Amino acid sequence: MAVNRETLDTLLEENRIFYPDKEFVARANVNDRAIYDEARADTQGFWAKQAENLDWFQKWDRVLDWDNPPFAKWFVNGKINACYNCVDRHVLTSRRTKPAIIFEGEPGDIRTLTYEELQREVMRFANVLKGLGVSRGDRVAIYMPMIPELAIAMLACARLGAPHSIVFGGFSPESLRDRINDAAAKLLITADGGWRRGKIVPLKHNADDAVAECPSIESVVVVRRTGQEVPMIEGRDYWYHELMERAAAECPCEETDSEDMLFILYTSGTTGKPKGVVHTTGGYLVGTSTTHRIIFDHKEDDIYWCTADIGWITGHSYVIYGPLANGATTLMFEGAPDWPQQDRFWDIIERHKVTVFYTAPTAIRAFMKWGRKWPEQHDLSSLRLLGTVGEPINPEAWIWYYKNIGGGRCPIVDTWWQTETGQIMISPLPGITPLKPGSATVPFPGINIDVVDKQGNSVELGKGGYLVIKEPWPAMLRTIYGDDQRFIDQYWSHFGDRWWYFAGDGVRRDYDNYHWILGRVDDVINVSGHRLSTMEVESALVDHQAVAEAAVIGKSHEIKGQAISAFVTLKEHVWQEIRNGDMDRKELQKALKAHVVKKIGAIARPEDVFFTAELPKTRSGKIMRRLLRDVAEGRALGDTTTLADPAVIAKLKAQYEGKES
Ligand code: 7RM
Repeated sequence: MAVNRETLDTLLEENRIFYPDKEFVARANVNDRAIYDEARADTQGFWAKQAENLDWFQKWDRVLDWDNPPFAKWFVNGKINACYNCVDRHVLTSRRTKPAIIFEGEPGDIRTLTYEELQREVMRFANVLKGLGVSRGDRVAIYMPMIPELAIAMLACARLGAPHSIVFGGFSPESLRDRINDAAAKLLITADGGWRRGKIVPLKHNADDAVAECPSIESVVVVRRTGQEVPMIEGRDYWYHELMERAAAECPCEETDSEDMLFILYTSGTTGKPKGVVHTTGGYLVGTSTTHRIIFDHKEDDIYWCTADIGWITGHSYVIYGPLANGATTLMFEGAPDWPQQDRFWDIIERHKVTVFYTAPTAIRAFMKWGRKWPEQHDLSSLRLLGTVGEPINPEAWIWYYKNIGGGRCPIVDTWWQTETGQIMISPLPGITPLKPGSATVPFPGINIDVVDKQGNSVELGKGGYLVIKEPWPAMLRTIYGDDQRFIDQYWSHFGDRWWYFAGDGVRRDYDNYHWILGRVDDVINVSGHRLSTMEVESALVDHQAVAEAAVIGKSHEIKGQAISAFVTLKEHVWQEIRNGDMDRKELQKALKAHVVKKIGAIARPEDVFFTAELPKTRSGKIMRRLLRDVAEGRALGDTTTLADPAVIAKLKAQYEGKES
C-alpha cells in the first residue's frame, strides 16, 4: 500500500441528508456538539475523563507517553483488569442479574448468562487455565464457534493477564498453525465442531492437523458443541466440561498493567505472513467502551446485537469488550443469516427485541438481493439504532437499510475503523450528526484525522487523498507481534519524519467536512490519468435497480492506462427475467454502462460488464478485487488463502475465460 499517487479524483455526489429525530436527540447520551471542541482543546484530558468510567486498581500517572514514537503508552502505570471491568464490577451493582450475554445457536438453542453467571463461569475457567499451567503473559490460542464458551475463554484469559489470540473458526488448519506458531501459544481452546448451515465445521479435526506442527502447544481444551465423535489425545486434550466440574469457584483478577498485552489478532498483510496486531489493556478498553457508549448511544435496557464473529476485530471490540465494559446485554449468534431461511436475522431481532443492530454492508447487500419480503414478515419495531462497518456502504444499500430495517426511524451509524485502530475512528454521533448515505461522516471526538496528498499536504475540501491519523489514540495497535520494524514500515513511514499513521485507505472530504471512504488505495483505478475509486463506480452500478452487488477493477489498457471492468451480481428477479428471455443480457450491460455515465461521467464508463452469480470475498466479507484483476488480465490467480470460498473465483475465472458472461 505504497503512497505513490497524488490525490484521488472523486466524481460521485450524494446529496441526501437525514437529520436526527427530535425525540432521539432529547434522549441521546451525547447531544451537545461541545464535545468536539472540548476534545480538541484538551485531547488527553478528554480521554482521561472517559477513562474515569472504568475501574482502575491504581490510577495512571500520565495519560499518554509519546516520547518514543510510534510506540505509544496510554494511562502510564495505571493498573487495570479487562475482565474485572467487563464482568466483576457489574456483579457488585443491580446489573448482577441482568443478562450479559444472550446466545442463540444455529440449531435454535438459546442460553442467557447474567453478569453473575458469567462471572461464575469465567472464574472457574480461569482456574482451569491456571491448572494447565497458564500464567500472566502466556499466549492462549482460541479457535471456536460463536458460543458462550468463546466469550468465557477470552474473559478468563484477560482475568489472568494471558493474551488471547483468536483465530476465526473459518480458517484452515494451515492458517491456524501459522498463527499459533507466530505467537508461540502454550494452549489451544477449541470445540468438537461448530454449526454452519446445518453442517458441522470440523474444528477439532482442523485443530489436530494444526497442532501436529505446533511445538509450543502443551494442551488443548475442547468444548463439546456439536457432539460428534472426535479423537482425544491422552495427556494433551481435555474436555472443557470435565475440567470445569473439577475447577475451584473463586479466582481473583490479576492487577495487570495498562500496557500489558490484552490480545493479538492476526490480519492478512500484503505478503503471505499474517500480521499479529497487538492491543494492550487500558487504552483499548477506554477506546472501545467510550465509542460503544457514545456511538451506539448505549442505554441500560438495550438489547445490543453486533453480528460480527468474535474472530474479527469487530467481534472483539463491539461484541465483547466495549459492550460488556458498559454493562450491556450483548447478543451472540452462531449461525448464518440465510439458515434455515433468509429471514433468520429479522426473526432474531423480533424474538429478542433487539434495539441496536450493527452489521456489514456485504450482509445488507445480500438482504437487498433476497428482497424486502423477508424483513416484512417480522416486527422490527424494537430497533432504534442501526450501524454498519467493514466496507464503504453504497447509498442505495444505506437507503434500503434505513427504510426496510430501520422503518425510517432509526439513525444509521456508518463506522470507519480497522483491526489496527481497535476502536471506531470516524462515525456519526446519532444525537448530533446529520447523516449522508454513504458517508462515515466525521472523526470521533479526540481523533485527529486528515486527508493528505502524497507529500503530506492537506487536500482542499471537495478533494480526495490519503487517510492519515496525526495523533495517537487510546486503542491504537502497539506493534506487530515480534516485528517492531514491520510495524514502523507498514504504518508510520509514509510521510517522511512525521509520525502519522497511514491507514491504507483513500478518502474524500466534502464541503461540509464529511468523510467519504473510497476504499483501499491499492484498489484505485487510473483511467487516462484520472484516479477513480472503485467504490464510487460500484456505488453507481448498485444504484441501478437490476444490480445487487458490484466490484470494479482497473484492467490494463494500451491507451487509457487502465480501463474499468465491472463484475456484477444481479437481483434474483433479474436473473429470472434473463432466463425467461424477458430481459436481454447485452441490453442490460449497455444500460448499466449508461447508468454509470449518467451518475459519474463518461470517464467512468465500464469497458465491460460481466455478470456473475457471486463475487470473491474474504471470510469477513470484503470483496477481493485483486483476484478479479488477475481474472480480467488473464493471469494465474494470486494468493487465495484468505478467500471464504475458493470455488467462487475458480468458477468465475472459467466463465470469464469462456466468455459466457
Ligand atoms: C472494522 C474492520 C479495515 C478496512 C478499512 C476500510 C474498510 C471498515 C469501513 C470501511 C468504508 C466503513 N476492520 N472499512 N469500515 N470502509 N466505510 N465504515 O472492518 O481491519 O477488517 O478492515 O475495512 O478499508 O481500512 S478490518
